[in-house]
Amino acid sequence: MGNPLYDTLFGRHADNPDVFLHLPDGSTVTYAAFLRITAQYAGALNTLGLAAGDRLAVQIAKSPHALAVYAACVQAGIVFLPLNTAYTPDEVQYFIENSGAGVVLCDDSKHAGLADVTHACGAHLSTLNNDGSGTFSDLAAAMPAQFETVPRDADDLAAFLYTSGTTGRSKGAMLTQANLLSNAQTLVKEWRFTAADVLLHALPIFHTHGLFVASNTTLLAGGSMIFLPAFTVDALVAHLPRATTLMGVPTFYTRLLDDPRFTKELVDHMRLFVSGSAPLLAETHVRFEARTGSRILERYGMTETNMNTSNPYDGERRAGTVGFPLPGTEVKITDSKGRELPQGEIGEIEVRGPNVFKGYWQMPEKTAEELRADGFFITGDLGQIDSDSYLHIVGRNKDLIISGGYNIYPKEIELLLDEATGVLESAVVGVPHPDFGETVIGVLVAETGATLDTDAILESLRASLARFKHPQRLITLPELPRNTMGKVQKNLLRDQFKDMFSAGA
Ligand code: MLC
Ligand code: AMP
Repeated sequence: MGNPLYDTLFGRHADNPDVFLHLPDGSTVTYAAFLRITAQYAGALNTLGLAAGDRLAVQIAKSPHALAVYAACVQAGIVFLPLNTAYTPDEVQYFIENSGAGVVLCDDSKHAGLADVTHACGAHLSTLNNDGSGTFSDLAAAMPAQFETVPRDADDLAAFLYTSGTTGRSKGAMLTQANLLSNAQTLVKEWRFTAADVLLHALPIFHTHGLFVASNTTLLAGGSMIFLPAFTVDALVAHLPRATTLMGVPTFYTRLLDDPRFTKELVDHMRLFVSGSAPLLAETHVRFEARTGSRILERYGMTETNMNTSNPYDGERRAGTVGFPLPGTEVKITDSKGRELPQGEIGEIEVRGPNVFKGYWQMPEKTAEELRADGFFITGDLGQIDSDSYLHIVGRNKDLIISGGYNIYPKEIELLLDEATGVLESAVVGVPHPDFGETVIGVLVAETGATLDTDAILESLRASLARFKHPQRLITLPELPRNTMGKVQKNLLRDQFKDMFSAGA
């Protein structure tokens, strides 16, 4: 029966002597070497007791070794569950409990923090560092460099990526082999990836963008990646001359444009710049073209669906739009009752296709709320299709902040702020930010007679909440604006504080 995802992305490269990864120190990893490590990791995961369908949670720094863990999971049929390295042990505990992960891999630096958490969940904790050392690598070193690939069906699960909800806790989006493979196949064609491509990879590999969009596309095309541990302008300026393509969130592009070393000469040879995960301001699109002569290709996706739409490779890449549905993916705009709206009207974006996930892990009610019986997924994004069929994202029907490409759900922060000493209630909103696109602020109302110590309140978030979710400012108001139904009018707060981070504010 084979293992479609493994066979197509990885297995066929087992004897490929070509370079897969270029590392910042000048060294390289060939496809064949990468797949030998993959096989050893797959063997080690089996030895730790994981079998097909079991979950592996990983919270490790980006490195070739971290990417090989993903490949090993695919080869062994294990469900890969990557976690943001910024999450605190409190946050990680929920993911282990909810997914039932039997094994957790972390860096040495996180071992002390996660030991109690994994013990409490009955999971095994092992370490893998970005230099390839750790207890997991010791185990893997004793494994053969070949592993018998575990047969999988296209509909079997390949990965869980957790995504938060407007109420309640995070939901594990179940992604199948077919979801990932079909999207990679579509993107290779649409974006013309070939074995000659060198992708400059500066995104994290715990989210859809860096893990699936960038890596799967390169693997399928047989190209290579300049694999950077993280984004910095200096590193991009140094490595752009050897690359052919770049994928980034809008913050990558605004930071590059703010640096005088980012010139037309530096990128004249580049064939493609892709942006996504957050809205790219039309102004950035225009500035980019004026500086480089190239137009950024903006596309639209999400954890549950991989990529849905893209501006065209040939043809006009239109600023402020996310282009057309990808081949095989349908997009429609609907009203609150799910009825399709005529072209030009604003409504909820719904998508259907082989890219759309299977549902939320052990949450049938949440799945039923967002995934219709006919296969359309209700994205929570608001959009409009223009007369030339380009999709515009005009807002969100979900209470979500996207900061530098990371999703932040206000409810999670409000619950913690409401518990802080002296706080009667709170509202968390996103406001425009020149670097991150949007950033988080918290508006607090004090209990009668209480004086709020906002520094102490911010400090109290440290243990429970990843740093990137912390409000950049806390503001105290006598009361929150409410409508006649008693609902907090967050739009008024967003409007009141919209200039808080603008230049000169
Ligand atoms: C870092 N920090 C952030 C932040 N990133 N704060 C808010 N929002 C962010 N995105 C904070 C850190 O906590 C730290 O705080 C300080 O900023 C500096 O940290 P850093 O690690 O040096 O940050 P930096 O390298 O500058 O990171 C910025 C960034 C990074 C934009 C390069 O956030 C990034 O790589 N974002 C990409 C996210 C991504 O891949 N999204 C794809 C999701 S998939 P302090 O106070 O401690 O100094 C998806 C689907 C789709 O959405 O369509 O693709
Ligand atoms: P995530 O849940 O992290 O996968 O984030 C998905 C969300 O990011 C989508 O629902 C959109 O709100 C947003 N998003 C992704 N790409 C774009 C884009 N090009 N423009 C605007 N928003 C985007």
